[in-house]
Amino acid sequence: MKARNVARLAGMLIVGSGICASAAAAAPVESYRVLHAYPHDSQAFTQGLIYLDGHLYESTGLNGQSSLREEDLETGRVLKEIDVPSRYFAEGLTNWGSTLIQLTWKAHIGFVYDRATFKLLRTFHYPWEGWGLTQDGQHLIMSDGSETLHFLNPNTFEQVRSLRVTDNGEPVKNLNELEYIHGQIYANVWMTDRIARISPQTGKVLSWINLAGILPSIEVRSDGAVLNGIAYDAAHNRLFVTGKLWPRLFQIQVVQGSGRRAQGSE
Ligand SMILES: [Ca+2]
Repeated sequence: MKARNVARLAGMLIVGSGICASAAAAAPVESYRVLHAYPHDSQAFTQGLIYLDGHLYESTGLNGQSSLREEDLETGRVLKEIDVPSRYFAEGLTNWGSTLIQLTWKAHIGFVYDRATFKLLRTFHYPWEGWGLTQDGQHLIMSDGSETLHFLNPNTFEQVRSLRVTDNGEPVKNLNELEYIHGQIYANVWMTDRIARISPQTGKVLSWINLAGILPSIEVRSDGAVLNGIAYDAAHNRLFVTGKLWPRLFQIQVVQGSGRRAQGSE
């Protein structure tokens, strides 16, 4: 009995120390305010979204429906589009120099296009699944569906380093669409209403943006029609979000200090 009690006590201490060590690191939850709602093609299975110099670019997924597009923000109208061959399921999208770079899901191949003409310039390979893509001015940053982000040399596409993303000491898996904004990596977490704001240095989640309810449930077409799409207009400090098959794209403002209400709404 005595030995068992000691063991039980030791277990409690271990559990207790774990709680003490990690409790202070739990990231706060922020809420949002919708500033504008724009039309978005409800047939677009959004996998990548960027806003650059007044242009909105989108990568859409699904085999046979994958594309690279430029769209008019105000109307949602597709201004320019190329189809991705049906054997590929297109994924994340970012810009580098005068190019646009698009990932594919399981084919381990990426495409580099001329941004002005959408002409395919080259391809490259990577060993992981391709999910989200962004860049920090030095490296491409890609997600692969796990808790790991890969930093790639934008010219050779070789991995420079990797980053494990955690919150409260726990891995944050299913990192999907990405956007690098003011020194933080914003990442959709697949099949949730949440965006993680991640430190590129430590991998820790600095805060969560809870977007629950941003698209009225009556407009959610299927279980797969989830939040996925973050773009930032650096020139005008505008943050855009949308989702797969969502009929709307929103400009939002992150509202701090609303975590308790936002958490409770899940
Ligand atoms: Ca993005």
